[in-house]
Amino acid sequence: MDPFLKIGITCYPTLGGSGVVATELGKLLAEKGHEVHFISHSVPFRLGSYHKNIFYHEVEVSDYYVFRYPPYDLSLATKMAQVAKQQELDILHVHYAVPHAVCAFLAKQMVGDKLKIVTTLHGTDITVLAQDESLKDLIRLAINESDAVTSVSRDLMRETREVLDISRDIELTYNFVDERVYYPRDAKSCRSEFAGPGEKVLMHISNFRPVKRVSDVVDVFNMVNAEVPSKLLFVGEGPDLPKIQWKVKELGLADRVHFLGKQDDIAHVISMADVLLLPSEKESFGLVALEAMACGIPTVGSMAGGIPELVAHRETGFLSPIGDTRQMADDTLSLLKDEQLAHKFREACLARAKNEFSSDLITAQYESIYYKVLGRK
Ligand code: GMT
Repeated sequence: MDPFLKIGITCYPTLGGSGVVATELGKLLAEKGHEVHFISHSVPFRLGSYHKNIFYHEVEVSDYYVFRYPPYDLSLATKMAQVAKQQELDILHVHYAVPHAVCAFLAKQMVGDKLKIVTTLHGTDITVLAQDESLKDLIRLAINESDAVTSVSRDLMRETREVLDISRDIELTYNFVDERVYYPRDAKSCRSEFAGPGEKVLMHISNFRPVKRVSDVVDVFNMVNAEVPSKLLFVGEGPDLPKIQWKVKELGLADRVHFLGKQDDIAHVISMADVLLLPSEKESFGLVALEAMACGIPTVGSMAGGIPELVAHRETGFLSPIGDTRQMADDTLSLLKDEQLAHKFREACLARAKNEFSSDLITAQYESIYYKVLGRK
């Protein structure tokens, strides 16, 4: 039997770790010989250069004049069904329950049972959306009707079961990074543009949503900088950015904090840092901490959600209760003041990223889930 599969992938193509992981997975599967069809409203932003096994199918939303709101979900479900039939897809792998798993469920009704649906839960679909009673039944349906469901952390799996009262199998598949891209880069010259020879560099990368608690990053930095002269680099954009810019100014830190905006070459940017700060309120996994880990940069952050499954406390970073900025500052200072400790953490980061979150390992896990749902164990 042909070991190569035809796999449709739907994700949020333009934002977030879920889009990054879905796209990277598609690229790796294509490299292994599978045929991968991305179905979405835009080309996934990490897709990169041409590959003969990768196809992109654009979802066009109907703007028929009776529609008050153009129905993207219906157009997506229709497109999924069309692509599945025309390309004879074996698998539709959707990232995020809402709306993607719901659309996949509809597509399957149109195509028939031979199309298998794999749903990967990434976080906010459960931790935020499923708290909404009006969406609960819909999310539960999409999850229960999927042929396989995966979760990016044990914590998210637990929360999914609790919040949605679901008992079906959910498989743990951690996120990964492509080690050909994420490795320690020589970023000395970029770093010297921000930090002088004796200064340390702290970094925060996010979409500046309230759940990221970016204000805590500023507080931690303020305490650290009072003891060890440092610079803080912010990467990303989002709703809380103006508030944070204001806070930085109010605290008189404007000349020590730089806002780099959105950046593509995250591996290079992260390599400028001594420590990554991730004090989130909610985080099903925290992909950025893995990106940092693979570049040898430890994370200091909160114990929220799946972060403790990724960051090994006292080995590859330090974790404390959400909002405990004093402890986060002390932990950061311990790394900045002790070169031997920093070196030990760096080595532990590189080893952990390679051994526990390698792309080979996780891609193989997804492949075995695909073969299992197709009855080809
Ligand atoms: O964190 C976000 O705001 C973005 C969101 C997304 O859509 O990518 O991230 C979620 O999925 C990532 C990939 O699995 C995880 O690394 C993030 O922890 C998760 N975010 C939350 O749970 C808040």
